[in-house]
Parts: sequence; structure tokens; C-alpha cells
Amino acid sequence: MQVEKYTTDSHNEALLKEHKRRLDYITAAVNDAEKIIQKLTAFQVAIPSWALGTGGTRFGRFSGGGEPRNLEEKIEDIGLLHKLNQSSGAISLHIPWDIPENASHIKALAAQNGLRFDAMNSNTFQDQPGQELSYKFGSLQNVNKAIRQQAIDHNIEVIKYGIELGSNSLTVWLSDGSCFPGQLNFREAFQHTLSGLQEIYKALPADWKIFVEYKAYEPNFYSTTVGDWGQSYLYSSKLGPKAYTLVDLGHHLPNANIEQIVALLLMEGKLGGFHFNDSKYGDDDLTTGSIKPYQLFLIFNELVEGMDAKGMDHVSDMGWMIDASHNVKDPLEDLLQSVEAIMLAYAQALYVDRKALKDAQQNNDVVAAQEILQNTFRTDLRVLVAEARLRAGGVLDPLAFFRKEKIREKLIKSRGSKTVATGL
Ligand code: PSV
Ligand code: MN
Repeated sequence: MQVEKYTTDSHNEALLKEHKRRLDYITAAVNDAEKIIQKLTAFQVAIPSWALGTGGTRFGRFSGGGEPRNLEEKIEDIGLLHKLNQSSGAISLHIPWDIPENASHIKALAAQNGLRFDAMNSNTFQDQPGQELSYKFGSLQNVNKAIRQQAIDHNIEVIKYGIELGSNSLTVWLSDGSCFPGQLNFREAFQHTLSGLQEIYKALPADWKIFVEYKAYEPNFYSTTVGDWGQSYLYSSKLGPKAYTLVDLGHHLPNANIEQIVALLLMEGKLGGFHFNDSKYGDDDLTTGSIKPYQLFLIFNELVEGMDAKGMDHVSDMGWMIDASHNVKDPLEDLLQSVEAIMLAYAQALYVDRKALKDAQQNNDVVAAQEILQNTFRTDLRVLVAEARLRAGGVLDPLAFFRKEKIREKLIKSRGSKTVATGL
């Protein structure tokens, strides 16, 4: 969907005076505001191709209309998000949901929309029409060698698609595990999975990374073969230097201290990718920052501290992606909200007074340490995020723009009200 420049200009002009007033106030109050704005301008979060349609639950799905019908339209939707917020400049594909039939055409379309290809995602958690062997009892862990081989071959095929598109990483999330005690020999399942991953690892080009994503439960409810960060770390360290753990915020048991997990994985040089979402109970796939914004900030605080300690580049040394889609919101509005929450948490983490925090820690001044983090969290830095967006050519208020310009209505008009995006 084309967004005309005069519409974004007039939107920004109408809001500019109030924006400047708020910006002057915050830049006077916040040290290094300019540095924060520059970091925000560079930061990009990839959008998964499967988040552009309404997500469902096992009880049903309520299609919202105007959903993208093919990969081209998914790219256009993400291009639109990026045009508005200038922070969604990458797309993450799931194969076989998004097979690029004509890779050079898809690559060119993405480039026209200012997008690059982030991590490729394989899928051995569903059986596809016409698939020879079933993944009902797992893929890489399967007791049947031919099924394991099928899963290996699929992952290698995904790498090939990724190479054609210019991606440089593969995310492997396995639903493998068991639903009942006794169903699985845990050690054997681990070993089969490891040797499968080793085969896939061998097929990675020199400059590629593989991300091993863990998940505590679902769809298996008794055991998961890559169930937590310890198991993922075990696989990624046995695999070698191109293998990393991927943290999905929704994949932990309740109350897990995700910020500590992140800190330790970074310390070991093994945190490679990140999936953002939020949840109240399990892998709820809710909008990032909608339930636990303070936790999101604490996680970003560790990410920034840990990446800086290792001299890592915030933009390119981590695969940042949203992984959420649910039932009741317009998916594009939802993604705008998620990106905004991520940018804000990142801005807040950049604003933490590291020296003061270090001093408080060294002096066992628990109260001061808490005050530093909470004062930072309660400082409203949204105007810095908006300024970064404005400077990069985006709009001051993406959600308001989306609604005022009736973008969903226009998408329904051009695509129809009964379209269904591929995915879960
Ligand atoms: C699994 O719950 C997951 O988080 C993995 O990243 C999948 O690839 C994605 O969701 C989509 O199903
Ligand atoms: Mn995920």
C-alpha cells in the first residue's frame, strides 16, 4: 500500500509544535539524549511474516479482513510498518509458509520496501500436505531415522532459500518432546536431536548463524527436547561457534528470571537471537510490553549492559524479532504497539546510569540500586523514540496515522474481507 509523502508530512506538521515542546523539556532533563536518539535511529526489529494475519487459538480464529494473501503482500505490509516507524526494516520468513517462488523478485521487492531478510525459520512442527513421513512423534528426536533425515533435509532446504534471499541465520524451533511419562528415552532424544543439528550446522555458509530456540512446553506437555536455556546452551556449545541460543520471552516456566538468563548467555557469548512478545500465563503471544513492561525494561537493561561489556554491536550482533500474533487486534496496529514498546525499553536501558548502579552494587546499597532502575523506568522517554522516528523519515504517531488514513479499510477494499494469511 502506497503512503503518499504529503500525508505523512501533514501528519507530522500538525504534531510538530507539541513534539518540540516535549523534546526540549526531556533533552534538558536527560543526559546524553542525543546519543540515545542516535542509537534508537539505528535499531531495527524484524517482523515475522506470520504476525500479519490474525492469530488464532485452538478454539477458533476471527479473521480481521485485508490480511496479506501472499508473500508479496506480507512484504508490503512490513514495508508499510517500516515507513511509519522506521524501526521495522527486516522480515523473518517461515518455510514452507512463505516459500519464495521467485527469489530475485522477492529480494527486489523487499529492497524497494527498505527491508532485509532476517533469520529464516524452519518448520518441523506440522505435517505439510503431501509430506511423506509424519512428525507426530517428533522430528530430529524421532526414533525413526528416515523421519530424522527428512527434518534435516528440510532445514538444509530452508538455508538454501535463505542464501538466495540474502539472509544469514537459521532459527530452529523444535516442538519435539513427549506428552506422557515413559514415551521417550530422554538421552536418546537429546542425542538424535544433537546429531541432526550437527548435520544442519555443516550446511551453514561460513558467515551464517544457527539459533536454537527453546520452549518449556506446548505442544508437548510432559517433556520438551529443547526445553530451557540450559538445554539450548548445551546444544549450541556442542555445535560450535556459529550456534547460539535464542530467547523467546514466552517460552519460560512462570516467574522465570529472564533478565538473569540473558545476562549469563551474553557472558558466555551464546545469546544470538531474541523473540519479543508478552504473556500472563504461558506462550500467550500478547503485544510486547502490554503485561510486564518493567520486566521488559529489566531484560533490556541486561542486554545493553551485557552487550556493551562484550563490545557487541546492538544492531547487528543480535537477531531481534517480534514473535506474537493473537486473536483480537488489528495485526498491524498490534505490531506498531510492540515495536514502540521495544524501542521505549531500549531507550530506557540506554538511559540507566551505569556508573551509579555499579557503585550502588559495590556498596551493597540495595535501595539506591532499586531507585536507579525504577527512576529510569519511570522517566517518560517516548518523545526520544518519536524524535528518532521523525529524523529517520517516519511519522510522529504511527498508530494515529494508521487510523486517520484508514489503512485497514483501504487494505480490505483492495484485498477483500475474507483473506487469510498463511501461518498457524
Ligand atoms: C514457537 O512457539 C515459536 O515461538 C517459534 O519461534 C515458531 O517458529 C513461532 O513460534 C511460530 O510458530
Ligand atoms: Mn519464537
